[in-house]
Amino acid sequence: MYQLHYFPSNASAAPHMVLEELGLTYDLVLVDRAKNAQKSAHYLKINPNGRIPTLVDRGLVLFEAAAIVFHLVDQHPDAGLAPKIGTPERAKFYQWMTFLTNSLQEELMIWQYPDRLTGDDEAATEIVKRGAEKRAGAYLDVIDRHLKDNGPLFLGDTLSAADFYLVMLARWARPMTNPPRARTYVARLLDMVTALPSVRRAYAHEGVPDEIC
Ligand SMILES: N[C@@H](CCC(=O)N[C@@H](CS)C(=O)NCC(=O)O)C(=O)O
Repeated sequence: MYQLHYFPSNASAAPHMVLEELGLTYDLVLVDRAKNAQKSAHYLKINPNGRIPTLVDRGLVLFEAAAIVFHLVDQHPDAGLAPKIGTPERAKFYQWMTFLTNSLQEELMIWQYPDRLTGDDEAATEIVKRGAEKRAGAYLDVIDRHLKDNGPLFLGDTLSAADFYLVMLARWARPMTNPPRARTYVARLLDMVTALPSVRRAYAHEGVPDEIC
């Protein structure tokens, strides 16, 4: 039995959608950010970074949203949410997942919380925020071009965990001046994936309104 430690629309959302898509039984455990529960001594024992999510899978305790997604898809290979290991398709899956989590997600974090880098220097905060937004926008453009030529999903017609990951990040990025949906092929992917019952169920459990991203 899996236990996903989550907060609505946080980095737990992609693992949550994947758990739903795989049809697994799991418990959701709220880490109440409103009370800073992610920094409690209790939670730090399972996630020393004090960040959300964490997955507990019997004796295994796992942090980092992407690692959790990889673990889930590997445990359920027949569901096909990742191509077979050792194939060129799997390599591309790694590429896009790494790009999403390592490049786009990190830039979005800086855009959302620039003061974590700049402290109370307001002018620097503004510069960092705008810079991060520009870089995140360029990454979204790369994704849009890829989806135009190779879509409609990251792996063509085959649904993969990378598609869920983009839905999660696109929700965070909605307030951008040039939001993800402004891009034709990103919007097409978002429409397709947010229409899936698994995605609707995951966000409904989290209390997220119908308009996901
Ligand atoms: N790279 C981590 C990032 C996790 C992360 O930053 N989570 C945010 C919520 S989206 C969080 O817990 N923030 C609380 C904090 O920084 O105190 C992952 O993907 O799991």
